[in-house]
Formats: sequence, structure tokens, C-alpha cells
Amino acid sequence: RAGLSTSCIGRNIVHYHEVGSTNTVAKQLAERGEREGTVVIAEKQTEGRGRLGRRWESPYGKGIWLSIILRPRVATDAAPSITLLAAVAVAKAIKNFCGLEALIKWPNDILVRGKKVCGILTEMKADMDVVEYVVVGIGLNANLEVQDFPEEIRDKATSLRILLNKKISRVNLVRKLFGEFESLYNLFREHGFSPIRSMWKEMNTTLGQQVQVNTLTSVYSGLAVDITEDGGLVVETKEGTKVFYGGEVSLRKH
Ligand code: BTX
Repeated sequence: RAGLSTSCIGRNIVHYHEVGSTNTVAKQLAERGEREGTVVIAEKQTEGRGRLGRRWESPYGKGIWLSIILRPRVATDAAPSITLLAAVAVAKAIKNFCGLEALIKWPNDILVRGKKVCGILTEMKADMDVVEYVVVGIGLNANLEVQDFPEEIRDKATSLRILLNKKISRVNLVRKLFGEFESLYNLFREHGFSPIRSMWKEMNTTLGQQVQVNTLTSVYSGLAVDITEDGGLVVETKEGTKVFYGGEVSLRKH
């Protein structure tokens, strides 16, 4: 904690050597009233989760596996923009700390040189239409080596260590990440999503591309043209303009 420059994010840290999922623990703490800014961080997750019940590989001591508890005073429809905020924070931290160009693939992947270096899983509890708490889970592949990834994801996943060809200081990177996150979160509280939306647009690899969006019920293809004021992806499809708030996006090579 020494050297931390934030006043909210990461002031209180709950550290585990091994845990099922830091998001699950953070949600339990949030249920018991844990304050905003508390971070649950683990050296290893045995049940690290991605979206739709997918697994997130989280080997011991190699990554940054953490969850941040937030209590924004916003309506539930503002919540998806918090995932995008987190993505901008991670991309900036990677840029400023490692000098690598990190791009965001809507909604929750951070790619460097086309490979996934970080995933974000945001979970929320609401009371009526108002957010009670949000847990932002960040899985950042800091020092994983190629053999730490299961074979089936080696062609699409990477780590900062692999990209830089050297180990990085996880502590310093986490500090940087908390700093970036807090600045953006303060901006969000004061001015809403719109200043972050512009930053997101500068760092994204989705807009202007032909995409395929898989929702739980259908598949749509079209040109990704914009992000809405509340973080939705606008796609021009054959059936007309559609806005997506979730779903799987694949970029189609043309
Ligand atoms: P996602 O559903 O977009 O991505 C999950 C997919 O990514 C997996 O199916 C696999 O193909 C691939 N994958 C699995 N592990 C890794 C990895 N370490 N690096 C790159 N690719 C991988 C992304 O979901 C959201 C992940 C959030 C993880 C954080 S860690 C802290 C917090 N706790 C928790 O349980 N989840 C979050």
C-alpha cells in the first residue's frame, strides 16, 4: 500500500493467496456493506470467471486478479459504461507503465498486438432502478509465460511479460492502474460517461469494423459505427441500426 496515491480505490485491500473468484468474494463483502474503493486481490483463483460462465485462467503469482467494489449513485442503465471505464483505465495503465499500445475490443477485452492481455467482468446489484453496488473484476496477464496458458488459448492470449520479454513489477502496475481508475471514476462521477466515451473511442479496435455480434438469442452482422452515451455498441445491420449492451463480438476480416 505504500506509495499509493489514490484516496479511494485500493485504500482498503483484502489480499488472498488463493480464492475461488475475487468477484464472488467482493460481492459477498459488498453485501455486508463494505465501502466503495475496497479491492479484493488474489495470487491465484481456482474458479476465475469470464462472461457466460467461461473460465478465466489465473495461475499463482503471475497475474493481477482483482475486483473493485464501487457504489456509484447512478441508474442501472449507466452501469455498462463502468465496464468501458475500466477498460480505458487498464489500457492507459498498460500504455503508461509498459509503453505498449493497448486497444479495447468492445466491451471488455484489452488487446495488445491483436491478443488478449486482459479481461473485465462487471457484476452489479440494483435496487429498483438504482445501482446498489458494482463489482469490477479485472484479470490482467502480467507475468504469465506461454506455458502458463492452456494450449487452446495460446494463439489468442498473451501477457505483458511475453510482449516485453521481461518480468514486470505487479505492485507498481497495480498502483498505476488504481491511479488511472480513480481519475476516470472521479471524472465519471462529475461529468458522466461522455468524457470517457471520447477516450474509449480513441483506444478502440471495434468501431469502423465489420463485426458479428452473438447475443444469447441471435447473431447479427454489420458495421460497428458508434458507442452510445450509455456504453452500447451501435451496429448498422441489414435489419437496420441496432444497439447492443452485451453479447460476443467478433471482428470479421474483410
Ligand atoms: P470473457 O468471457 O470475455 O473471456 C473468457 C475467455 O477468454 C475464455 O473462454 C478463454 O478463451 C479466454 N481466457 C481464459 N483465461 C484467459 C487469460 N488468462 N488470458 C487471456 N484469455 C483467457 C473475460 O471474460 C473476463 C475475465 C475477468 C477475469 C477477472 S479476474 C478477477 C475477477 N474475478 C473473476 O472471477 N473474474 C474477474
